[in-house]
Amino acid sequence: MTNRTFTMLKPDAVEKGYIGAILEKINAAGFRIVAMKMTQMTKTDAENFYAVHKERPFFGELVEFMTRGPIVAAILEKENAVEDFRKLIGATNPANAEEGTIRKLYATSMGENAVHGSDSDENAAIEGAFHFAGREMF
Ligand code: 3AN
Repeated sequence: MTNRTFTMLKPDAVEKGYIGAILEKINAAGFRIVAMKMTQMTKTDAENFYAVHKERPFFGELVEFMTRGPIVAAILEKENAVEDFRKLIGATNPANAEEGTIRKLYATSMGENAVHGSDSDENAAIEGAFHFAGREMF
């Protein structure tokens, strides 16, 4: 069944000029872009988006990082989208990411790890709706 996931190309990836290269990998892996925009999260946006991590020691650092510059947010569609996209991006820590994955190629650390990928269908829907109105999804 075709379904959807949500991604953000994070501030580190945008700063380093990797938008084109990462979108190329996403296209090559067979994802259809349903929605996409360049935007910058406010502190409140980031605190709400990452609310599940608010008790974690890295929460402040994560909010600071995610708000320091623009991101590219997108909704992607493909059969088995959530799982296949997590495979394409690789492990949270780029040092553990497999060769050829987006994080292996473009991420520098556990915090500055280039891309976000939803971890479940339920979160993909919540995260997509956080960034996009219905009329921005195609
Ligand atoms: P993933 O992005 O692979 O789903 P999560 O959900 O465990 O990873 O973490 C969300 C985000 O929090 C990560 N993308 C990363 O930017 C940040 N993060 C996770 N663990 C750490 C850590 N130990 N130190 C700094 N930042 C972290």
